[in-house]
Amino acid sequence: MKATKIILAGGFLGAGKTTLLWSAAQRLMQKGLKVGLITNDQAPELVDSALLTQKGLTVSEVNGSCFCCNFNGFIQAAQALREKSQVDVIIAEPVGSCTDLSATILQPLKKHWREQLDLAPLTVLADPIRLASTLSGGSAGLHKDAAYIYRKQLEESDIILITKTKKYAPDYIVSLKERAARAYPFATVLSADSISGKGLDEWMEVALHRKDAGLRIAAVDYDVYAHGEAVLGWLNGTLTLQGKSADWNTFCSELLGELSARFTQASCTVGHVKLIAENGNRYIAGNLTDSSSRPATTGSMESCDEIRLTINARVETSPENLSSIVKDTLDSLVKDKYSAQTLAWRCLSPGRPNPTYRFDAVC
Ligand SMILES: Nc1nc2c(ncn2[C@@H]2O[C@H](COP(=O)(O)OP(=O)(O)O)[C@@H](O)[C@H]2O)c(=O)[nH]1
Ligand SMILES: [Mg+2]
Repeated sequence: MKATKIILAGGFLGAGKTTLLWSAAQRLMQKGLKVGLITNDQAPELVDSALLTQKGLTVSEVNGSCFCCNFNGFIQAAQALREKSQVDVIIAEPVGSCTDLSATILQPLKKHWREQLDLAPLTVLADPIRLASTLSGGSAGLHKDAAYIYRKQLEESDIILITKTKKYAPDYIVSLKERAARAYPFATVLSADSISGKGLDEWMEVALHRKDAGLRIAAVDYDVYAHGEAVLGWLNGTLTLQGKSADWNTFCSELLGELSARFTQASCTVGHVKLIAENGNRYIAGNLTDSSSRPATTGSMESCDEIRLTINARVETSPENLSSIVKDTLDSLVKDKYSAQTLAWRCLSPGRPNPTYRFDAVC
């Protein structure tokens, strides 16, 4: 059996990884290739997995720990996609607050799994606004230690892929690419918009055909890294909601709008808040990527009596405060209009990263 291509598409929370996974998978499938995706989170009940599964893709999930701290879980997921699902290409999305992937994932893969997995260069996705702030010496609207993680992601990249380009003037993206190329001269700097598809073929060409991967290891201070992760409260919750012939499109938009207002009021920086409301194969997905951007939803649903709602929130505050803000917001919308049952509700602050492997030199 020949080696299976594996692409790691990292980057900070909300950078556009899941959207890229979906668009790239679609394009590869149109070329007749079988694609498998691996999602990752610190806890189960993932919006990303539900969304990609709704879109009909083969998804394997590593949860409870990031890829680096559960390398064996990552390998098992990749092996299952390769051997059971017989995919041609695997695209994996690491947790957005994770860095040091070259040392902890790419080098071990190169050393021990070369025969099975044909590793693509490490792609790090970058949201234009957060990248512009970082390039100007700013903190991308984040706590300084979370901003440190963002910089380390860029420093270890083989490819920097600037995302969401259609939202900005072409000249702005050109100058951002030039600035990024000056700041990170070792990386190939590309840009794409996963929704319109512009620039995706160019990225896929490089990701699929370039033979080098994990060309450098960044110097990472694990105390700062651990604190950068710990400033984020993490909440994964799933509920069922009932309401006779309810308009869930409006409910989801109001929920995101209200969450955005409450996080702003409480001065809590949003890493990423996402939700998916599902009824059979119909769904509404919603995103809030920072406190200043407008909440966005995709998909839609005709009025119906019940949904399964999954919420994943990563916000700069304690898990307890995050939980109470989200619970209060839900309660204020549910009131006596709907009934709600909580199926799962996990709040945490990520623990200190403790990678299964860490190479200190490039293989
Ligand atoms: N216009 C536009 N929006 C995007 C693009 N990529 C991601 N987004 C939006 O950015 C938000 C976060 O995207 P997501 O893929 O979930 O980010 P992740 O946290 O890195 O996986 C969602 O609202 C997406 O619709 C893009 O290329 N163009
Ligand atoms: Mg994602």
